[in-house]
Amino acid sequence: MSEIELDPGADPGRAERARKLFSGPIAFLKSAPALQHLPAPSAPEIAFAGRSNVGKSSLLNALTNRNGLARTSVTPGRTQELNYFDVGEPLIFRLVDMPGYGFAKAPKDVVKKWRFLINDYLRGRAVLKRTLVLIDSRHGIKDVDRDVLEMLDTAAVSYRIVLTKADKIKATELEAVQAATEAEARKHPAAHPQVIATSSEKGMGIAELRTAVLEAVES
Ligand SMILES: Nc1nc2c(ncn2[C@@H]2O[C@H](COP(=O)(O)OP(=O)(O)OP(=O)(O)O)[C@@H](O)[C@H]2O)c(=O)[nH]1
Ligand SMILES: [Mg+2]
Repeated sequence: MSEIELDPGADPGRAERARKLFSGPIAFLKSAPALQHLPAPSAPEIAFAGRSNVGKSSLLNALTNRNGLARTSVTPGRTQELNYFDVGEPLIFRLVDMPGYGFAKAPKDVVKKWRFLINDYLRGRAVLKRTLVLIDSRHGIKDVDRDVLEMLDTAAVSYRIVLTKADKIKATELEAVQAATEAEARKHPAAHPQVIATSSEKGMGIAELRTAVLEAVES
């Protein structure tokens, strides 16, 4: 047996590969308003889930360093379909921007339609490698988020909690919310135990999240 212990999870080249991949070719593929419009399951998928307005589309833009690739808005309810983006040429994986959940102001039937679309996609998509569940740093995990976390646990869909809008609170508050969120994540069987704090506005945590996405794709 070797004297040197290697961490099997560590891959020193991954961060650089992730950086290159996210600065290379990335293109909008299609919008799917219902499951029958999903593309053929020919590549791994990474999905962005979270409450309306939490910053899903902004995070996708920050990761890909392309403003306006995914449409964002100050008004909740901007993203209304599953929006697919191809990463790499040839294709390596796909990013899937989703509508938000927990948007009380939208008409009831619309909220219901989005909820079914999100739940059916998350539970049934075999090529879904990991879901990023976004939580606003200012608010922490809410009951509506817990419902989604439990659904993902039950469906055994691997996910990672990502705090957004970290620029909006003080560093000490961020540390506290990150610790509390990680404590809760550790209780969920399908959750990654580490929580990444990000700011799409300031670029915080973006390089780390790119590496985490590639790690999920390659796992
Ligand atoms: N300060 C700050 N604002 C952010 C950040 N990320 C997103 N926002 C703002 O939050 C608002 C909502 O962002 P979106 O990315 O559209 O949110 P979403 O989760 O995609 O929203 P829906 O598609 O409606 O579900 C926009 O006004 C963004 O500019 C961030 O890191 N910092
Ligand atoms: Mg959006």
